[in-house]
Amino acid sequence: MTDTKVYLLDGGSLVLDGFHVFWNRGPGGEVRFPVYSILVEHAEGRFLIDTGFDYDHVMKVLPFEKPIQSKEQTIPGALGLLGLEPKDVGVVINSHFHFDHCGGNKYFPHAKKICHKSEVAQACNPQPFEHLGYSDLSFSVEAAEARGATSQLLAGTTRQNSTFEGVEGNVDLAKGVKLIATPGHSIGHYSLLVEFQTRRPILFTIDAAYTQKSLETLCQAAFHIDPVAGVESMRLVKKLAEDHDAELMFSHDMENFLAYRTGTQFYG
Ligand code: 5PN
Ligand code: ZN
Ligand code: ZN
Repeated sequence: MTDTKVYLLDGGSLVLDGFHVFWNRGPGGEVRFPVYSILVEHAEGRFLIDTGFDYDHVMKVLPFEKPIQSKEQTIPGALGLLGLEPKDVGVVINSHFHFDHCGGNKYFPHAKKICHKSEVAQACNPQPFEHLGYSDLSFSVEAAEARGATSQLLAGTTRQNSTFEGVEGNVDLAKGVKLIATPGHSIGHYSLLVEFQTRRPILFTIDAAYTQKSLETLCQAAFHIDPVAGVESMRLVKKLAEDHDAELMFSHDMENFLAYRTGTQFYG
């Protein structure tokens, strides 16, 4: 029985204004924040949660977010640091389909894909204020066709190999690896709870709380479909962390991220 291990794949960084990171609270000014994906090595399989941003997409559509991404911070590059290739990943799960979480999906045509059952439809037909968030449609032929963005699709992406299994509610991906439904930031947003054999669980908030301060102040990002649900999801994340004595890890918190293990260092 192999022990569960979690690797964080450093995906580079982006910039937002402080009033977008901390909605209606700020302070304003440029905030550079990390983007990363989560690789779970488990006896039942190898699971990748999220795939970061695509540098060319951000430069084309959101250059004001000033992307920084080295070759080793691309998905193939970050997996390469571990001696892995995209084909070695059997299951890809997207917490949601904002561009900074699905930009590398195109490298996984072979993988089984899982997301909340409402997220693909939302990417196909977003609210007007969600268009920029759901702007990288390379993860899905269905979404790219629905949005007139088929030029984003990588050769080899087909309707078949970019189809998702839609799930809802809390979902056990494997023993001790659980998706926690945390809607609000997006319609079908998921956080992730991972239990280990020999250490405390880790609760990845993903975008339910960009930073530690976000959760402490119940201040969500300015991007959301339902801000009241977003506050409820933050309260749930806090309670689950307490109940499970879990270490909290935040999606876009540079100060905390600098102390996280990345590359060949792992949790487990
Ligand atoms: C990093 C970032 N930038 C813009 C948006 C957006 O419009 O919805 C989500 C989002 C982001 O996560
Ligand atoms: Zn998001
Ligand atoms: Zn994000």
